[in-house]
Amino acid sequence: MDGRVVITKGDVTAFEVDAVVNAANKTLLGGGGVDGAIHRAAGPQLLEECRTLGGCETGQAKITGGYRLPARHVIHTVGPVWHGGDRGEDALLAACYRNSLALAAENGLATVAFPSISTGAYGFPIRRAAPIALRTVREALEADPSLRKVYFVCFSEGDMEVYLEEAKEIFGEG
Ligand code: AR6
Repeated sequence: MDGRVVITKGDVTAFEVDAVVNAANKTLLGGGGVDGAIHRAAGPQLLEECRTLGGCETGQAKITGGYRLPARHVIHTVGPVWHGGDRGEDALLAACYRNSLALAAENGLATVAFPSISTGAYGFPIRRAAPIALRTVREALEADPSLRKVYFVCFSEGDMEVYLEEAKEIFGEG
C-alpha cells in the first residue's frame, strides 16, 4: 500500500497525527484502557466536549478536538462487546474502522492512528479482530486516496506479532 499502512508498537496518545481513534464506550464519558489514557493525556476539556455529544452507538464514530494530545483530533468509536462471535461482533467491529475513517476523510484528515478496538476490556479475540481491522482499513484506503497514512498502534509485542502475521496475508510481504 505504498507505506500508507504502518503497524507499530506503542502508546497511541503519543502519536502526532491528524486523529487518534479512541476505543470508547457508548457514554463517551471516559473509562479505562486506551480511553482512560486518552482522556488523561488530553485533559479535562476533552470530557467537556464529549458531554455535548450525547453518546455513541456501537459501530459508530464521533469526532472531537485533541486538546493537549499531540494529535489534532480524537475520533471516538464504540467497539462491540464480545459475546462469542454470533451476535454481529465482526460486522460491528468492521463498522468501527470504516466509520472512523469516513469521519476522518469528511473532516479532511489524512493521518489516523488506531488502537486495537474491542480487544481489551471488551474481550474480542485479537486473532479474529486483527484481520477485520486490516481488511476494512485496506478497503477504505483503496477507496479514498485522501487518507494518507493509517497506523495500527499495538500495545504489546504479542499483539504486534498477530497484526504483522495477518498483514502478510492481507497486504502481502513488505
Ligand atoms: N495505546 C495503545 N493501545 C492501548 C493503550 C494505549 N495507551 N492502552 C490500552 N491499549 P481497551 P476495548 C490497548 O480495553 O476492548 C474502556 O474502559 C489494549 O491493550 O482500551 O475496546 C472503554 O471506556 C487493547 O489491546 O478497549 C470501554 O468501556 C486495546 O488497546 C472499554 O474499555 C483495547 O483495549 C472498551 O474496551
